[in-house]
Amino acid sequence: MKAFLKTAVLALVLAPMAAFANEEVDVKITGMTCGACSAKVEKELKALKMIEKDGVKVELAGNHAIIKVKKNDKATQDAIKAAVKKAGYEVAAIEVMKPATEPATKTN
Ligand SMILES: [Cu+2]
Repeated sequence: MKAFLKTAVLALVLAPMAAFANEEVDVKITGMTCGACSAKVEKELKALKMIEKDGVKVELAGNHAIIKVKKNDKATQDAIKAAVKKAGYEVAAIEVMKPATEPATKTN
């Protein structure tokens, strides 16, 4: 009984943390026209501390960036917008992507 209780408490403590760890967000960016543009955006995004190392993938052709964030909240999204703006571009939208365990259903 005691062991069961410990497990239950541990699960309750860990569950909310897991929900916030390493979420992927899809950042729609407007204004990028060449490799130098996407490189600038990538550099600014990589400088953010709430983003995973090697967790930035800017796709020029798709006008977006896929970013792994340590904690996805309003402050993080504002920081992402500020970084893109600092590079000289605008964020059109930020979408939270489905966890990797679920198959992606987006087609665009
Ligand atoms: Cu350019």
